[in-house]
Amino acid sequence: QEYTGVKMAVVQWSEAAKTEIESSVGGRKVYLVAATLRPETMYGQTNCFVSPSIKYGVFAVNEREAFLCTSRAARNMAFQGTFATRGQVHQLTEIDGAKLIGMKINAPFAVNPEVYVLPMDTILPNKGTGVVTSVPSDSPDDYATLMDLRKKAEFYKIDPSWAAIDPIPVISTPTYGEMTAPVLVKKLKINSPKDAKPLAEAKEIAYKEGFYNGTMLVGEFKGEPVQEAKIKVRESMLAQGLAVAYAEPEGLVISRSA
Ligand code: ZZB
Repeated sequence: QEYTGVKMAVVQWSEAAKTEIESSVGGRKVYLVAATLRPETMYGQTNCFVSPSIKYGVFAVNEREAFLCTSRAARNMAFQGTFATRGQVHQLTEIDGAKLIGMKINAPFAVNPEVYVLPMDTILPNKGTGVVTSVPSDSPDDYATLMDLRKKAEFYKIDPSWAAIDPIPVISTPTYGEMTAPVLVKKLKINSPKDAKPLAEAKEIAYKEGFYNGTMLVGEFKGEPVQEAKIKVRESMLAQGLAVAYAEPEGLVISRSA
């Protein structure tokens, strides 16, 4: 599985993260790295998700940069030429996902370039980087989670303003229009991010519809088919240093739908 690791630079730490992380990184610029299979949707990022129950690490890339992700992802990256010394992981510090909630980060290519970090309980610790960038227009999981957070802001201990950005139209499909994920969530009567089965089905449909029949509505490749734009957006992000290639070892890919 070849992911794009999107580099989301820290704009403003949460109070908790500031005291725990800032003093440990030696002045390095810190990025949350979100693993995505849909780089062409990055225009529509509205927030970023971490799991409140996962421990994350901060890992030195070189003297200037550090990545925040799971240690499992960092070990994989070490064998993919991401860090200064091949095979070597240099952990600077670690932090509970819960303490990252409410941070502000930069979302590359997004129509809203500054977004907040919010909690997502369904993040799998053994897949991707443990950091997920949220595109509620095209990801049913993201849409269901965002709506739940808005409904129960107090329960989730978030400031409602952190979840205030509405889904952005990014891709048009003949069957679902400009809001593929919200339409599917409604159609399949999904009420909560815990509706795992219909969410897996919605995800499958959204992937296929977007990939085979989608047309870009925004960005440099506006008007082009998703199938072509997908590769171009990825290449553009990599070339500008806004993302890194990230692959999961064969046979270890975990999918919620599997
Ligand atoms: C942005 C995005 C936009 C995504 C979209 C999907 C969609 P898969 O297919 O099961 O391998 N993801 C990444 N890591 C995790 C994790 N640890 N736990 C839970 N979800 C994770 O899933 C890959 C996608 O699941 C990734 O691509 C990421 O969300 C999320 F419009 O990034 B994606 C129809 C899906 N649309």
